[in-house]
Amino acid sequence: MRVLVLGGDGFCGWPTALYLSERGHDVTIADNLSRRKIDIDLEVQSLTPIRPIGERLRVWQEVSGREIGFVQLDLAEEYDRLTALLRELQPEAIVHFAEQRAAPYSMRNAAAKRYTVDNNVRATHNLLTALVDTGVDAALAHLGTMGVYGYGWSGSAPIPEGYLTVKVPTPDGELEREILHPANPGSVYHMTKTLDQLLFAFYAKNDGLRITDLHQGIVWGTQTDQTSLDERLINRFDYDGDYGTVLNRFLMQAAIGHPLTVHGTGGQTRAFIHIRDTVRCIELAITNPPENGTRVRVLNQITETHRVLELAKLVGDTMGVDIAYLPNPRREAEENDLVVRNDQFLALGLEPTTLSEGLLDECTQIAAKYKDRADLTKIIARSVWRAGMETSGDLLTELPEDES
Ligand code: NAD
Ligand code: USQ
Repeated sequence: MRVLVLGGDGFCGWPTALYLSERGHDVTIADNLSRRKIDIDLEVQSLTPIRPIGERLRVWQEVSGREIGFVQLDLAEEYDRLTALLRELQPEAIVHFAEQRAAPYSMRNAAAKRYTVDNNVRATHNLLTALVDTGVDAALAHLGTMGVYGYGWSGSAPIPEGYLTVKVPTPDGELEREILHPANPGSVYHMTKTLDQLLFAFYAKNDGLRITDLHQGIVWGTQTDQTSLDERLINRFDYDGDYGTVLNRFLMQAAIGHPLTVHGTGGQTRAFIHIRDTVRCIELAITNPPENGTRVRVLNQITETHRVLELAKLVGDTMGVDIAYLPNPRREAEENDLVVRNDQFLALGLEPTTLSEGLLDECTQIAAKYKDRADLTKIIARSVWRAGMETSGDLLTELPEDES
């Protein structure tokens, strides 16, 4: 298939672009490189030494013999260039990763809140309008989030895939309806994904666009078979308080001997997926699109759920590091249950890669290899959900002496 990967320079997008290329698809990446610019603003860098996009693409061609196209384009700002690209490329599938994706970053201050909403909502809406405008009938797969449902809103009742059956009382008796699951976002970032859902519902209904919304859990791991082929293809590894996600942060912290930064009691339960499964799910989604004129297809892109404290204990016991219980900078439930349906991906043939010592070890080794690149002052999460909330001071000021 001719596939356009929007946001293909990012943590999920880069390995997806390589995987799809390896599988024989004709891939073009469009990205405005904003994620790299945010790193510069935050004075932090990926723990792994990611190469400039031009070098990444040259090395991929050298290693695989396959070419991936690249266009530097801002989806939220450059509408005319977007329509021109769609007309020229005539993609059969589009994967939309191109949004500001960190909840803590989205809560930093008014500027970050406004940027996240402007960027994400305009990017998605521009894409939908451009598809209608150009008449390009591509299968669109968007990366949504489990966070649209909220965590544990329905207690131990399994979270369905997008739609909830409800009974509406009427004077003539009960009416059964399927509605979009109530939105219950926990950050400005997560809220943008709930707004995206409404845009998708409208454009699927009005214009017959073929849309799949993938409600993905927290992605962990860093390398895939393709990104490991050459060090210059290495994937991004975020560890800082804004962009690092919980399990990768714990693995990185364990690798450098930093106490594991559990927020609150660690009773939060979240859904997870390994990066190797992310890339497989994307191919399954774009090769099994919904028909024109049908409602948005929603798939929960997760393979397992874990409590934060359970992960900290697992990593802490295996690696011999302590757990630090820190004031939680977020406004979120201290504890929640989470049961999530993922029947559709299983039916499409996904064989889940679940948490295993081997994969945890692979990730820790990468973190250990590049630990000298870590800035210890960037580890504690300091974006607070409301002004005045308490945060921890730094827990480690220098890397422990190497024992080897
Ligand atoms: P990322 O920040 O590493 O990658 C996003 C990419 O999109 C970046 O390369 C960035 O430069 C680009 N981008 C952002 N705005 C753009 C714009 N206006 N125009 C063009 N390019 C733009 O994030 P990621 O971790 O790869 O996440 C990708 C998608 O998956 C996001 O939409 C995110 O919400 C979703 N997701 C991620 C996770 C996770 O754990 N990483 C989990 C669930 C869902
Ligand atoms: N947490 C800790 N310690 C840490 C970091 C996080 O206890 O050092 C806790 C947080 O307080 C939260 C949970 O771990 O309760 C998850 O935090 P996270 O940063 O790993 O994940 P989140 O903010 O939800 O965002 C990430 C991605 C986002 C994606 C989302 C999927 O950044 O793009 O949408 O995961 S999900 O969580 O399923 O909605």
